[in-house]
Amino acid sequence: MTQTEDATTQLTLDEVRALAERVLTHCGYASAHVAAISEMLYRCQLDDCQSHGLFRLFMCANTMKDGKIDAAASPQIHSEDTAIIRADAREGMSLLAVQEAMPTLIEKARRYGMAALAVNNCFHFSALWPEVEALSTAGLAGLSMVPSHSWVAPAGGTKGTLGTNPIAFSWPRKGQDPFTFDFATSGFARGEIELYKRAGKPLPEGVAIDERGQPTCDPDAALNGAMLTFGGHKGSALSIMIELMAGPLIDDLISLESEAAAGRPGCAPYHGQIILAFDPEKFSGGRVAQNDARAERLFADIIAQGARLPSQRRYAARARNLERGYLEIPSALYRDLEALMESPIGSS
Ligand code: NDP
Ligand code: PYC
Repeated sequence: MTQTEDATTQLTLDEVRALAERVLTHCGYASAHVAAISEMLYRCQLDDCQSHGLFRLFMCANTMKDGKIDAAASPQIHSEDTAIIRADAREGMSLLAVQEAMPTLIEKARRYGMAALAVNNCFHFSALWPEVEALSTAGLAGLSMVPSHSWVAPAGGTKGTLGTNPIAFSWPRKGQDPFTFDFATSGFARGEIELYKRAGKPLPEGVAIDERGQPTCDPDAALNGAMLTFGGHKGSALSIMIELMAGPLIDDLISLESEAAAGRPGCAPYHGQIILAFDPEKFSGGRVAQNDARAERLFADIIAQGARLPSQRRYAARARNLERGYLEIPSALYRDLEALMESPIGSS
């Protein structure tokens, strides 16, 4: 660990993982959950996804403080003779349940052409791209969605009803990083607003309204008021679809129900998650090579205009961080995480 003059702290890649493991163990998470959560945080930090990297350890700690989470939950995977797999996280964090169900999702998508994983009864705090990229790494297209807490006003509304509801998609590309996007359907993710608050920076316009329903650029007022969807009524409709697909469709909660079920406001949201997998081999009638060429033509046309594909920043960050063997986080974040371990949390 090295402190630099510009208020950042350099951590080797091993130190990043070890820091996550230490904090989670201190919080009282069982070892299988520590491993699954640390892997997610490490991968986000490696790709410079600051809002869902080490910063999320605060949410993991807050969730333990409340005590509603089962930090040692053993997920139950139910896979009958259909294309639907159910992973009951049993009031644990989602990641272990998804990790344990992923091989069956891949196998079923190859068998049936498409398959769905419904994760139920989970606390959820994480980025979605690593999970859809597990599918594209297996040669499948993947799509995932989750609700969260009801922080976001619907288009034309004045108070939080919807979650920040991320959606992620990944498409496999031969010999290249996949085409992946992963974003909140709110203009900003909640975590991004929290990072603006920590940095003492005003928000851009159009991200949030205050408690009186007036536009605000103040992160505190935004956190106490309501966030706005991206793209007006279009993002709002997409967000409602996510509520339905990852809630009532799979017999789980909507964002309006999440906070009460999770415990305190600072806890990770509590709800379900849906992950869909599609096999290009089956959908294209075996004409994968021709259709890969078609997809590549599309990507090439986009890049030729000087535009970038989503995730290119992330892949570049990963390559840079792997090559130099260290990465940088704000020193304040490092100090606050160390401070977190100075007092007891949860059952540790
Ligand atoms: P961003 O706005 O940072 O990025 C959204 C996507 O757009 C990324 O795939 C990004 O690629 C891409 N992108 C950004 N700029 C461009 C550009 N100029 N041209 C093309 N593509 C671009 O995401 P959010 O802040 O909305 O979300 C961040 C994370 O938060 C996500 O991983 C999401 O899953 C997570 N999240 C989780 C929630 C939960 O409840 N669990 C709730 C809300 C968010 P790149 O990364 O390469 O820049
Ligand atoms: O950044 O909106 C967010 C978020 C919610 C839950 C986890 N991250």
